[in-house]
Amino acid sequence: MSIRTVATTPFNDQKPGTSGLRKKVTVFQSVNYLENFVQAIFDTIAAPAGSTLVVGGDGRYYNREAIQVILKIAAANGFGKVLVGQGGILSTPAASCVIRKYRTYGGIILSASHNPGGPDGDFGIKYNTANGGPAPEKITDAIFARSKALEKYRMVDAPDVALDQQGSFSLGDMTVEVIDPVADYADLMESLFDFAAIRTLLSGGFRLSFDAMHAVTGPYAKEIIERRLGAPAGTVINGVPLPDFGQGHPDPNLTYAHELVEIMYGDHAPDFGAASDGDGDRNMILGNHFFVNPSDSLAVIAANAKLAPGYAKGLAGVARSMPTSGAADRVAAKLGIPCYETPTGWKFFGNLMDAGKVTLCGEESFGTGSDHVREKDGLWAVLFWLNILAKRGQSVEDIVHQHWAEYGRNVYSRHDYEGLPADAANGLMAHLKSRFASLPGQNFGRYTVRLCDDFSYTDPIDGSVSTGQGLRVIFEDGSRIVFRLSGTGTEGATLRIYLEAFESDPAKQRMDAQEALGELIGIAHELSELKARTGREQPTVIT
Ligand code: VG1
Ligand code: CO
Repeated sequence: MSIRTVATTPFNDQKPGTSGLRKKVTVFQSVNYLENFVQAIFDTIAAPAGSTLVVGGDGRYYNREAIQVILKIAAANGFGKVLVGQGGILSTPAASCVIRKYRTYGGIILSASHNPGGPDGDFGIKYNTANGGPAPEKITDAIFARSKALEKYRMVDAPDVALDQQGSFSLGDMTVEVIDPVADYADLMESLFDFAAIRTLLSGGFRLSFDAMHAVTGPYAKEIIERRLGAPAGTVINGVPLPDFGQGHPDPNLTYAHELVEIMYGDHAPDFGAASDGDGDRNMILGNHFFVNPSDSLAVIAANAKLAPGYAKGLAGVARSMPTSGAADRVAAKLGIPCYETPTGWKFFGNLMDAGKVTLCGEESFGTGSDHVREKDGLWAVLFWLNILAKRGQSVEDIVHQHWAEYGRNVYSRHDYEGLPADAANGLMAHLKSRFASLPGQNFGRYTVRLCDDFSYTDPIDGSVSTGQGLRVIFEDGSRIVFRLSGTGTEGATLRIYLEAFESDPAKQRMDAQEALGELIGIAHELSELKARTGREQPTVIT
């Protein structure tokens, strides 16, 4: 089989964002765009000849075509074996699981997560290292640098590999092993949670609904929730992955997971509802007419972790991204374990987990996970909740209310303003930053500014520094407002405003979050000149 060296010209826009390189499908389809990026990855990681790689994706449009290209470039770059999920499918946490279980050199995950799919939608690609986690910034920076200088890539001339059948195939000197995308992951889940207790719960009249949003978790949820745990058929809705996610937006929040929200807030609602995102790494947890804020979900899981067999010996520590509420910090303090604050994006948790400093990690954006893999993990969070519910025998709502009564409530909300002109969003951030020197000491209603900064993080393990991670305005009573621009979008800019206030009085804890945060929301608008600069006053999505 012949290896072709193809001359190419570099692109200057292949900079990975919060989670890999994300662009419109049409951009990835342009001549040599994908090929260049893949070669830039391989040049950067310099895997020894004969190494094994994992490849899979969330099944979105262009997934299959991209996998064929990646396999041919991998074969020409000296890889010995590639493990591919059947049909090209691997959820992000399942890819992480497979990379770790088979001790491979790393993996390539094809996903743009919650971004819409289809020919006019988004596509994405990211590299994960041998620990199963997203490549840290020093590697993604090096890949970007290489992509700007790349002049050629290597590829084998060969017919496409059949991906729909499990088994071993040859591609030049390389073996392509098409594996069951679900089994290894499902086995891992079974080793962590008390499946017998959950089975008993489900056979006792407890009802649940899981919305896979026509994205990658469908087959995983059916295998685990319906087959292994015995939930009735139909518990998993929208369970068939579709290349365009059924024209939906596989973002598990109250806006985009509306089908599930209608079920959980309707008559005869089930006891528990959950949804997952495009690539299966995020989760939304609902009770009967009740929404669990993701920051609270992390805290509840941390407080109840010992109820799950895989965590019975306790937690080494927890970590949360900076914009995530301090609810987990309160649990950590009570447990006497450390709590780390990192920038947004799962890649910042890897070092802490590898060093054994933290067991649980979470983000306010519906991402929760642990050191069982090195990605956030949607179904894992759902199973953790089911395990807790099975052991405690209370409703979701009661568990959260009790948690607030014990620890106090970090009232929290995130407001997203999607599709802003980039100039307006950048101008807003620059303006805010320019006010920072004069804000401390100023009063806004009942709030006094204590400090403002642009969050930066020094990794405690390798000392690497990440700057520009979000603008924080922190008030004397610990309340705060954070402003960040999204690093996962492909069009215009998305402004995220994160709002947090602490409520220790149980009599006031059940207040609606938007109401409780009303004054802070007004201050956020005033400080950022939101309306004047963006023409908007109402967020696109409220969490
Ligand atoms: C968003 C979330 C962030 C998450 C990232 C990737 O990033 O805020 O917490 O890690 O998506 O998640 P940003 O830069 O748009 O705020 V996923 O499920 O897209 O891999
Ligand atoms: Co995702």
